[in-house]
Amino acid sequence: MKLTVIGLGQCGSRVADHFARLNLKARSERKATIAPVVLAMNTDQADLTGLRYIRNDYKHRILIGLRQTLGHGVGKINELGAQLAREDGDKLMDSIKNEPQFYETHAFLVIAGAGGGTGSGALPVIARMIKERHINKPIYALAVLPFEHEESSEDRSVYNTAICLKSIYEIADAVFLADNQRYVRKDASLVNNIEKINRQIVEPFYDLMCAGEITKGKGVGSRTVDGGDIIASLEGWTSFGVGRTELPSFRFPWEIRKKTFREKAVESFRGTQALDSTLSELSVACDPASAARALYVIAGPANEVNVDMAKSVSDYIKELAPTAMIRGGDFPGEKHFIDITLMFSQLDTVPRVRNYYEKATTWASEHKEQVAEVKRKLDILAEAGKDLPTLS
Ligand SMILES: Nc1nc2c(ncn2[C@@H]2O[C@H](COP(=O)(O)OP(=O)(O)OP(=O)(O)O)[C@@H](O)[C@H]2O)c(=O)[nH]1
Ligand SMILES: [Mg+2]
Repeated sequence: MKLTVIGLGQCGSRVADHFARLNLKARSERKATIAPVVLAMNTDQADLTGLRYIRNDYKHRILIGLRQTLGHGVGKINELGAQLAREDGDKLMDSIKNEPQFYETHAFLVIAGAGGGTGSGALPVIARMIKERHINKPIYALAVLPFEHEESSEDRSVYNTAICLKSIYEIADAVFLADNQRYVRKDASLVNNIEKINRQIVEPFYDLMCAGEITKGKGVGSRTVDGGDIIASLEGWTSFGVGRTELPSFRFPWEIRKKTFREKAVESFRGTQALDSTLSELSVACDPASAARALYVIAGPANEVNVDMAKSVSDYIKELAPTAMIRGGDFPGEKHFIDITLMFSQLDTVPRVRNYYEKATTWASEHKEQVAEVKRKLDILAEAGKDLPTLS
């Protein structure tokens, strides 16, 4: 599957930058193109300059709201982020239209940190603009949830997250949730290593997107997952992850050819072992039983990934998500590993989301004045410019 990827704000742009990296990796390792169009939009000039893989010109790194923010961001005021995206979003729409490879892409992925200002506010606005202009392509959002320490020290980030999630859920075809705190829970040093978290956030998309793009030769799995499967498997709140199990590094040739029934059992066990690790890597805590759809890709050397393994993996997923419609396939991935990518979609309950909604409702009722004040300031700004002509 090929995506048009758009990063908004600091977090969104940096995660999008990693999709640009994955695209280069896919091209060199697998001769597949998975993200031919990657764009970033921000109110912060320094952040845009710091990106590494997204093309370094004004059509790919789009600065908005320069007049209002002087290139320094919106300081967590997501109403302002939304307003600037509304005013300057056409720049992004033009860039999309002018990308020759845009027409090859199957869907959009729009990314932002839900707790910030620019990305959080721009996410639903940009998603709606895209939806109105490109009705034939699904639009997916990837919302990054704040760290616990941000939630406890900055109420505003909880409020922003709730507003952003509620708004984007109504517009996007599916919303991937990536909880920053989940990545830290497993490895506390990651708080200071956002770069590593970003790598982990994008990793589960790699095999999944490659799977349908490699259509010839050795790289083709026995049952492939293509763009159509992915689109049919994604809706609403979505949790995702990838986990792996290592294969024994050396085996005699006769060990590979002749397998005892015991070895055969171990082999399919490896699939469920990888799946266990995937489950612990899911991007947001969820109850799989509440998923209406599930999608998986098993990647590994062709002589290891077989029908038995596929069956044991899909049986396991069926146990976890008994009412879900499950789609899956395999893909000859790396030599020494079995990697299982998994997405639980159309989740009807996500405790984190509910928690944001509840906390933000309380916050808004306790800070009515603050909320009104922001609105008042925005109105003053709009009023000040109302007699100026615009160029579009
Ligand atoms: N995973 C990850 N989270 C990030 C990154 N940068 C910021 N965040 C998180 O995103 C939220 C803040 O959003 P930002 O993207 O920094 O804000 P912004 O959209 O640039 O908006 P303003 O700076 O307020 O104009 C916080 O919850 C951060 O923890 C990143 O590169 N990766
Ligand atoms: Mg910023």
